[in-house]
Amino acid sequence: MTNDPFELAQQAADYIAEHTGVPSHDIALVLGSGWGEAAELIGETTATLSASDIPGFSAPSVQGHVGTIRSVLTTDGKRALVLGARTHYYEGKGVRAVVHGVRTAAAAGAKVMVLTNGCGGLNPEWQPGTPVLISDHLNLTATSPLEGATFVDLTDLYSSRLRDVARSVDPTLDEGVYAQFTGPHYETPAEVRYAKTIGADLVGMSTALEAIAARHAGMEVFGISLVTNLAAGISPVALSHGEVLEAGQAAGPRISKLLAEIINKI
Ligand code: 8IG
Repeated sequence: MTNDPFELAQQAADYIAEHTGVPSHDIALVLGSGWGEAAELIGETTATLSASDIPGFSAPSVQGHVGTIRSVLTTDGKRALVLGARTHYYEGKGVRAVVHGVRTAAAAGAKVMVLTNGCGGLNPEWQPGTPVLISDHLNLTATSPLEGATFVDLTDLYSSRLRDVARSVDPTLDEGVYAQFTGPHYETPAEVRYAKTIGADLVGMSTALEAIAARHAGMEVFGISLVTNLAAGISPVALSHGEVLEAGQAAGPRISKLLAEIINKI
């Protein structure tokens, strides 16, 4: 196997082209916690691949994450590559593994990268089940997917054009700054106060590293979070993964429809 992450992504893209029969995709999506149902509403799934068969991918380890990669023909005729499998940094497989899906999507032709996640909210008005646009991020992982002297501009990383498209679908959508922690533990209340002080509105364990890799690959990035829980200390009750899954399930139909409408307008 190649040691070059971009060559590996090209191999994965070649595998996807061959096994989906779709030579090039237009757009790609990563479906995070709570967003799994969205694929069905985006359009017609024309091929489903098991991530573990594709070069560089491995089976997911988190409940609520699906290990399939789908090719979807959207209702407006776009080819969407839907990555149901996300590798999280906390899995310990390294940053290259975390961004392999994004790099594969770029190599498969995708010009737009849609990153979704479930996260904790710092704004008490965002009850569990609220979708929030990502306007910017704080990368608190102390690492980068880029290696060597790769200086990439991250101004307007989360495309203001695409956020406008989203608001044209739902004008009530709020936006916020997403802070990526490494996890897998949730934050302490002190860490949540710290995050708030430095400008975070959302806390999670994904997305920022992927967004950096997507921008580096020349893609336009759209990020949307589902607040599945109030961040630790904002809510008086303790956090549980069960609560997270429940909020995702309850919000599923609404946010899936929202995402499908956005995809068709991009
Ligand atoms: I879902 O409260 C989900 N993911 N870091 N904090 C962090 N990640 C999360 C949270 C949260 N909820």
